[in-house]
Amino acid sequence: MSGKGAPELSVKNCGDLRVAVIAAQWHEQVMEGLVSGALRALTELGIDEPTVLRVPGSFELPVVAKVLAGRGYDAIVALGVVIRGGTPHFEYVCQGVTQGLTQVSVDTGVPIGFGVLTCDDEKQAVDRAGLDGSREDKGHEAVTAAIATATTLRSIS
Ligand code: DLZ
Repeated sequence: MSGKGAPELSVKNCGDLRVAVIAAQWHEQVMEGLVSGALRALTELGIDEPTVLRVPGSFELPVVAKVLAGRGYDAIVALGVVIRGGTPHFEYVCQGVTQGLTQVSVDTGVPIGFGVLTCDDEKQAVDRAGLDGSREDKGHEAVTAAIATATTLRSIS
């Protein structure tokens, strides 16, 4: 296979990017882990003053992402946690936020890091939240994906 590899991420090629983080407020402890991981990843790349906005729940992430995408941001990171309950509400929220963010990203050309956990129970969420004892750090991962995509887009502009 030929072609260029993805640009390496560093303070030098990322520090000037305008980035916004949008975070839902359900499941406070898990959200704290996701937001901390995201902010740590941004600091590592020299993005010290991202815009950070809170929304009530994950369902509200796409509308705010859409408005931000029209305001010159290079990348957006959407963070949320949806945990399955006893009704079909889980499916509707997961579907709404996933399709909504996908649509905003594709329609606007602004990369959106998808840091929305969709879990069967609290333990699955904690395991992925970048907290002490977590196996994964999805807030950090969502930032890396969004910034990597933004730098790729910049390299072809
Ligand atoms: C209503 C609701 C429920 C039941 N569960 C969650 C959840 O696990 N995670 C989350 O981020 N939001 C949840 N919400 C709230 C919806 O996302 C939304 O904020 C409300 O339906 C109001 O529009």
